Amino acid sequence: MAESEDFDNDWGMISDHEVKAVGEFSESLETQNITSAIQKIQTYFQDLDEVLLNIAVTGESGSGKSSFVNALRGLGDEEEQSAPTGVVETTTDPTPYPHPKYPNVILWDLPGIGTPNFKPDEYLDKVQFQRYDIFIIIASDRFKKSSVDLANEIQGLKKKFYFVRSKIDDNIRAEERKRSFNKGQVLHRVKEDCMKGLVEGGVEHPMVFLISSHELGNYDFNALQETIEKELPEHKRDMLLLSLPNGSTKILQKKREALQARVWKMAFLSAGVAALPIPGLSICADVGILMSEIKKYHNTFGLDEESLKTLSSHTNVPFEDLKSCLKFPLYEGITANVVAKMLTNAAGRGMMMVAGRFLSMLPLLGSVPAGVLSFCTTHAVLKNCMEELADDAQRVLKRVLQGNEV
Ligand SMILES: Nc1nc2c(ncn2[C@@H]2O[C@H](COP(=O)(O)OP(=O)(O)OP(=O)(O)O)[C@@H](O)[C@H]2O)c(=O)[nH]1
Ligand SMILES: [Mg+2]
Repeated sequence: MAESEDFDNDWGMISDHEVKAVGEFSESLETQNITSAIQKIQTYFQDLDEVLLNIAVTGESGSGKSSFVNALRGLGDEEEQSAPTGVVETTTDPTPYPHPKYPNVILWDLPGIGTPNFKPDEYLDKVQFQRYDIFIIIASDRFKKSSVDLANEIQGLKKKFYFVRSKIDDNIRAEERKRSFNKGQVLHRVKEDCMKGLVEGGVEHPMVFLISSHELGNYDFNALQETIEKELPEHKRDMLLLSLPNGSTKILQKKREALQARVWKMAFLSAGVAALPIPGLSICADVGILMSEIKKYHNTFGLDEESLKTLSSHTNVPFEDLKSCLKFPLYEGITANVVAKMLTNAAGRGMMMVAGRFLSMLPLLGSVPAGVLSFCTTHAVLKNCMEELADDAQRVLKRVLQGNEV
């Protein structure tokens, strides 16, 4: 988008996902009033800013723990902020690696397990197990007894754990040379072999996710994300999803949906505040608030300059090529003037009709004209920016998947 005037015609369309989110919310509104509904949304945003999501990554030495931590943070292994990786043992203390854009998502690179006298209880005490929301146990071969013992101990402490079999890209490459190569069969065989190791060790219904930290968008990464998602509270689930690298179309689509829900929460807040001013809160289509919100979408989709440069350095796709995928300005181009123009543009476009569908679901709010206007403009501007950024992210992903020879 070169100018704010270039909004698409369908910028105000409401997705089914949003209708569902509002529907669920309006049910709770029936038993509450607007003020408590606003407070509920505010608490959600506060939790996103304040609550920590601590993910422990553990497993045998050399299994790929540090590489997995880097991949989840959208980094290669050689960036300045990356966890050190290598073929010799490198990690001896739990080391926190906050996500570069979502610093309250913290990946912990734990020391390796599996030494001959491994004692899971002592290990978990030493790494301060209480700190973590979930544990990811990695193996680059079969899961051995130490992994099972650790999982049992974690379970006893009422914490969640997930088994990840790493370096699956290596297995595929090795098998590809054979004439009888069948990718599905190789994956199945590796998974079965891991399951066998776990069952023999005493895990009842093991689930194993096959992952390559060098190709996070492939194999079982989506399944792992979806499994973890089911077991986290709403705000931690959203934090995790929004912080993930854009490795696949599916993740991008889920981010888009999560942000659609966020857009209308922001619009509802702005409307509620316009309708019933609440001391200490002024969000009514405020340019500053919109700018910082748009920046969050840039961060979520990895479309700020820094993220694109990092992506370029570990994919070897030139930065200029990635930049040429963008139609929406880099965050640096989103000035107060540009946002103000977007707002004027939205207000002048008869957005009432579009928002009417929302407001009919939230009749309490619809009865206050100032709230309606604030809702419409905030919703229209944020939704449009978010959708355009999501489309840009999709183009960047496509370009990265094409690789370096275009
Ligand atoms: N092909 C491939 N190599 C990987 C993958 N994950 C890790 N590696 C390589 O495996 C080696 C060990 O990886 P690390 O991430 O350092 O392993 P670690 O578990 O942190 O090792 P310690 O800290 O020593 O316990 C490195 O050379 C990585 O590049 C993967 O998914 N695919
Ligand atoms: Mg390591």
